[in-house]
Amino acid sequence: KNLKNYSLITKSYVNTFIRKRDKDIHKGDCGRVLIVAGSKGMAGAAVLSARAALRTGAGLVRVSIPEELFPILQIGVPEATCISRERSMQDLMQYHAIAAGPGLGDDEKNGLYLKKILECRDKPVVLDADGLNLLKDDLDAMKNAKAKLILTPHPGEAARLLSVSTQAINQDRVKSAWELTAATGAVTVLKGADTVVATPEGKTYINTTGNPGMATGGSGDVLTGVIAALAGQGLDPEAAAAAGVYLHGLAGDMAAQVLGEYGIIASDIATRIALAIK
Ligand code: NPW
Ligand code: AMP
Ligand code: MG
Repeated sequence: KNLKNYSLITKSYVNTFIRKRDKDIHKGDCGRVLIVAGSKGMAGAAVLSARAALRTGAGLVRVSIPEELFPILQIGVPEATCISRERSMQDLMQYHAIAAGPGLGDDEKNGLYLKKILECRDKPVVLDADGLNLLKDDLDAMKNAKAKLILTPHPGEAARLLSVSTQAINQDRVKSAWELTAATGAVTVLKGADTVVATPEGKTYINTTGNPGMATGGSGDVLTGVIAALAGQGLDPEAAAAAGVYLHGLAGDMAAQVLGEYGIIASDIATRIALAIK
């Protein structure tokens, strides 16, 4: 396997980015994050991303979601505010970071919104799940984006982006992450056991946390919220991606310690992001 010239993501690496909060800090200082997620039948993905962003310390989290799903969001995560998808596109500049894709579905209108998000601002944008699927035939939109992009595909999504099989992606995961970064200019987080992070500057990281208990629906939606919240709090895309996968895996390890690997659900991971940071 192509594992030369990589760095392991360790506790001491992540520690350099997690500082004690200033005594007089307020929520406006802690990152305003927009999460463009959820559709009918997949509101849970938006709930999980929003909870994870809050547990990572984001000061203000807003969820862009169809209005009919507001009640689900407001009950599932009362700390977050909701905005309709149309309205959210009118004022994208105010957010320190945007995450787009969890549970978004395949409505092509969302593809147009995604392009607007990529084009209008030079701040961090995390693309995951259907956010990646909707743009899979237009990698140039990613390459030409004004936004600082972080992609978080699982091997199935990476396969769709590169038009190869899932097996081919996993045959050489470092090479696959590199190919995605080369094709898009983005920081790539190729998920799965031993998550790989590849950066446009040529660095490769491999995560050291996480366990098979994390192979459960919604686990990746949690990661999206974590990375967006770290980027919203000022970490550059490389640090947000690498620290994010470490903290997400550590939260999964903490959940496994108490619950075992079989019974973990994504909510358990989201809650424990707080403990992982602590
Ligand atoms: P195969 O079969 O091996 O070729 P999909 P999804 C592959 C939302 N969710 N190693 C594998 O492919 C998401 O946010 C909503 C190897 C697998 O069959 C999305 O928007 C939830 N292969 C949407 O659902 C909770 C791997 O990918 C295929 C792999 C669809 O997302 C659930 C599945 O990928 C979900 O998060 C690995 N480590 N990991 C909610 N409660 O609202 C994945 N694969 O078809 O993209 O489906 O990931 O479930
Ligand atoms: P998704 O498929 O988008 O829900 O993402 C799954 C998340 O769980 C990613 O962060 C993966 O890295 C993680 N994950 C899934 N399976 C494993 C595994 N066997 N070991 C470690 N992490 C895993
Ligand atoms: Mg996913």
